[in-house]
Amino acid sequence: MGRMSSAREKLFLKRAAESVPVLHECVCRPVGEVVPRKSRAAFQGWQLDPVSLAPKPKAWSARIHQKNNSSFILDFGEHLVGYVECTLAVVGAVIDAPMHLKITFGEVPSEVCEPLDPYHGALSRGWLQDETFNLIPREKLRIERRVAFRYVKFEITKPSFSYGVRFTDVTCRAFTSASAKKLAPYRGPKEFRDIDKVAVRTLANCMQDVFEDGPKRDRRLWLGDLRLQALTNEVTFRNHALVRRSLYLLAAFAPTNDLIRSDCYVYPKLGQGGCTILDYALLFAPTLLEYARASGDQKTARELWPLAKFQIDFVLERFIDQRGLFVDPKKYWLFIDWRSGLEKETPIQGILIFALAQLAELARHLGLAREIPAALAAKEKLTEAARKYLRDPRTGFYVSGPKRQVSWHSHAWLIIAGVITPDEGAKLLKRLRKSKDVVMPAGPYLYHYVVEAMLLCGLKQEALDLMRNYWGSMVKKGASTFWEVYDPKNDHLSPYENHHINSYCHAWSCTPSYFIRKHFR
Ligand code: RAM
Repeated sequence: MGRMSSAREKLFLKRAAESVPVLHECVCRPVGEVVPRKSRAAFQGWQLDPVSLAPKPKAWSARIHQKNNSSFILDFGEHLVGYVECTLAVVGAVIDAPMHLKITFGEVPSEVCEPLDPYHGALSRGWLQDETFNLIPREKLRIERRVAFRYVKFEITKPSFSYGVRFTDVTCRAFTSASAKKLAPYRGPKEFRDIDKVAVRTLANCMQDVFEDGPKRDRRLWLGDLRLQALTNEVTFRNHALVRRSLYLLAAFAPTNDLIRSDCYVYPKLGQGGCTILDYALLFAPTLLEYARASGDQKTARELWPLAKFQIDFVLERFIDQRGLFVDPKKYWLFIDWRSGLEKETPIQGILIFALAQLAELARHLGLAREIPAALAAKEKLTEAARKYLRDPRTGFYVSGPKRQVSWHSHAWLIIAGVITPDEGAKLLKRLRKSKDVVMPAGPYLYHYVVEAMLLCGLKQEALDLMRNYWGSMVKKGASTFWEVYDPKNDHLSPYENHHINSYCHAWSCTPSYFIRKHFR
């Protein structure tokens, strides 16, 4: 597969390197010790209760671990991303044997309350955050790996008859490239302040050397996540350089004769990602336009314009049938959402039309007037086809695939694309809520687009209710950052067949702050 010429790759990597962010450091300590309690009401069935905070909040640091197996869990009070260090004190004259210590980090309680093995998830076991040491206790134990967590569990197996160990201090050097100084306080209603706080922290903790999808997993840049992070960044931290860097990194590794890769490896070193998601590729142009508008950086927009246009032309030239409808070439990953069984052609039709409109806008923004008519003509053709062939005249709903599936996904994207007008959209969205056999979103990524569609249709109250009921219920269940997947009816939902491997601080879930700060001041 042809990659961009190495000169081009070099140039784009150079541009990305010009925007390497400053990481802000903060040294954090636990707020106290917690103990697990099974609770049917709690998220995934686990509650972590504080151990008598007063009068001895640091009782855990006085405890001597000796002879018997022992364990304890510390709560840092908030989700952190960084490097953990423990200060150990040996009590006793001789160290006659190494100490066996296991440390497990949890973004949510279940990770430190349940055994992580046996593990049968679909992704590498290596993402789970546990470390085992056989060590001669020294003064400091530094954990090399960067971790994302709120809770940390220490398990000490039979230390020794000759000595004991105290954990006198546990610290985390936490990092983010989000600058708290730039963040304007949000002064709206209390309920939304709570949601905003969690959303802002989610974004901040995903802002590292690039916009990561999740600081626990996959710790890399994904184009679809980037768009939503960049939108939220615009109304919060305004770190335009990080968006610029992320765009250039994706561009640097784009093939010359195929769609752009949807991800980019960052650790252990920069490199082309392994996935090509067609819908993400189409979102490159909208993301570039939004960046150009927010930052005023014409140079980047001009330099990346050909790549943005290429993605859309590539799909238009190959995967549109005679009628003007997108047909799945079965060659790329169509994502849209994690919902299994979802028919994706109609949502993609919507994304393509939206992308064409944004491409025309980008051309206008860059003074490339010659480019506008072709994009608008294609947009018209695809819009007409969608209205003619995708609307079921019997029900008025828009359908996708051979089984004529009705989904929130299709409606959200066709509204955003302008295929469905705001008036028609308002009626359809209200009817969708009451209809049976409608395919529901599976996670925050698609819920974002549902909220956006509602706002475009003037359904402000419904959009508020959705944020309150969806993201708000994560807050009620104790989230200190928003989760990658969440179904209020199934706490264990995982696209990877194991809830421990889910990311619980996930990029695409940070967008309530975007909506709240933009529309509900
Ligand atoms: C997941 C990533 C990312 C998402 C893709 C589709 O594994 O976490 O957030 O964009 O897949």
